[in-house]
Amino acid sequence: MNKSSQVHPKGIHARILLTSVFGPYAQDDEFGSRTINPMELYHNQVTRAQGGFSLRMFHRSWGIMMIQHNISAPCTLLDFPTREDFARELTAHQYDIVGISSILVNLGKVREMCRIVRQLSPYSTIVVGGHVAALPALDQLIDADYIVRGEGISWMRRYLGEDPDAPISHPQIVSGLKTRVMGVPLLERKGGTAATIIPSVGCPMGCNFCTTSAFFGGKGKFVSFYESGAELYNVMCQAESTLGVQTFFVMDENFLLHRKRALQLLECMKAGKKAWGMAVFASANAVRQYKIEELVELGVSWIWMGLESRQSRYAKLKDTDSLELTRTLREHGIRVQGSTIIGLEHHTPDNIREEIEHAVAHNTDFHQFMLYTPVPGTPLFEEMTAQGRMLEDIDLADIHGQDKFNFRHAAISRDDSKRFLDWAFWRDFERNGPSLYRMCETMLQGWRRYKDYPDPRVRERFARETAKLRTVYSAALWAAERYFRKINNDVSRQIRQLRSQLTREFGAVSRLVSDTMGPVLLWTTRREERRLAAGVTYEPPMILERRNWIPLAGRG
Ligand code: B12
Ligand code: SF4
Repeated sequence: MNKSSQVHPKGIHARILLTSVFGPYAQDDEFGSRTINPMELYHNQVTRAQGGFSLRMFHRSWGIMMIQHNISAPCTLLDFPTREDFARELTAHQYDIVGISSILVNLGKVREMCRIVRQLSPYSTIVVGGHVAALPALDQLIDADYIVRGEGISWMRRYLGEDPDAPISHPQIVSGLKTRVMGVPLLERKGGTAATIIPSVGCPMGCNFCTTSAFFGGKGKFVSFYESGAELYNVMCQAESTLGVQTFFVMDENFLLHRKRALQLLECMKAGKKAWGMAVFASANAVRQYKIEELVELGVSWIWMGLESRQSRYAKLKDTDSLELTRTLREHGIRVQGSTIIGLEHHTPDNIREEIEHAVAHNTDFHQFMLYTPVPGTPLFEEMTAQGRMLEDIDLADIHGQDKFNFRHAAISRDDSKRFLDWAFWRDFERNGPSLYRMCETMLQGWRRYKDYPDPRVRERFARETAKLRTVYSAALWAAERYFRKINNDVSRQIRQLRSQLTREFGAVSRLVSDTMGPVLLWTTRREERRLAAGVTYEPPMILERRNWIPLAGRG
């Protein structure tokens, strides 16, 4: 039942459990886990075809972290529990409210978690939020008390009788965990990983397929947590001192679109002498609002950018030569992660290869490919539904953009959609080589261009970013060159050229490290490939965090 929102009788004294959906994720099961849909950003949708070179990493559930951090009630957060962990927590403590966060693909898990709550903790109020809430008639599919559409911090504050518009306090978030590449787990040391900063949710561009934009209001709308650059600067300073970071993963769908805020931030960074680096998401039209030096001085070192087909009509790409833009960004040391949709309306079996070749020709550092996927809540879904083109019998668990179409395409069959998608990943890898190599190439270009730049902050950032290029990345390139020698000589040759440039730039140290560590990395990469071939998958660790917590007498 979806009751109209009211204040919980216990207000801020209500005890809350916030949880993500349960794992394990990278396996096929009755609750909607799929081997093809692991809880990994890169391996799921970016570097999936790169074998042992694929970047493996997990990200926390930031939405519920933000909610937990902005309420006064005693609150436990469970990230990546198993069903058993979830059940244990429900019985070990008495919870007045259980909040479940999910996206559409995990609907089956939400249903099961609601069932478990009713069974083990019948007096708890169940609140479900996140993108799953975009599903019409969700209240008929799961047994929840509240379904929250859109921004959740203000909703939860209101439900607890707190001020929904109070300033947002940002949690300290280490952006990635359990990183692994070439079969080697990376050391998790303080400051070694970027901090995630979430300035806003939603995007005003309103592309028809975009679920994030639609969920937070659609075209022209978004929800800003920090309006000014100065506020954002303070949040980043806190993360710098608490987590010891210099690099930030800025989780905002279109960070650079908000030019005034970004330039205010730049002023603060200059005044505070901050040599920070920043990974951002931005549309091409937003990137073009800046001079390249502005981006570099702002510390932008990585941009995730949509590179839809030349024939697509998305406003974000209007008047942009995306090939030229990508090349320029990389020449200035900015790593580019392209994102391309397979199966747009104008795609046909005859033109799709050419379209994929065009995407691959961008030679981005990373490239995400996703199927054109109408999902509930978006204008595209409404259009397709009105045209009677949605396929009714597809399990939501399979609608994650990496399997097959969930609608009738005018020219491409479902089975072919998967074939073309897989070919795109394969072709990008075949032509451009492993992302690790491409990243090194971009970093070297940046270093050469900016090592003597007048602004000391910029020099410091490039020196910091390049430190690994002299050592461990050189060794990784040694291994990659050998690895590809017999299977893709063209890529091997490109890597060799880069290696000789590195040796010229960094001299004996780089050569020494490559010669000693390179063979080890070649061995670990091959071992990793054997493990993957044998079916090994990776799962995120379960994390439990309590806040404002006072144990109850008896039950804790
Ligand atoms: C980080 C991320 C991931 C991480 C997941 C980490 C995790 N622990 O779950 C990774 C990389 C693994 C991932 C994977 C996938 N993701 Co993802 N991901 C994101 C991303 C980039 C950021 C999410 C985020 O933290 N946003 C910031 C926070 C503050 O916003 P939020 O999560 O929406 O939370 C707010 C509200 O939704 C609400 N809320 C959230 N939870 C709750 C709970 C309660 C109780 C309440 C009241 C409110 C509430 O309040 C929050 C604050 O306002 C979003 C895009 C985006 N910009 O949001 C896509 C996104 C969520 N992912 C999406 C998809 C499709 C996937 C994949 C299926 C894609 C794929 N093939 O790889 C897989 C699924 C993997 C799986 N097995 O479940 C879609 C969801 C679409 C949909 N309609 O369901 C999104 C929106 C991207 C997109 N535009 O298509 N993803
Ligand atoms: S520009 Fe990107 S984030 Fe914004 S609406 Fe379009 S696809 Fe979504």
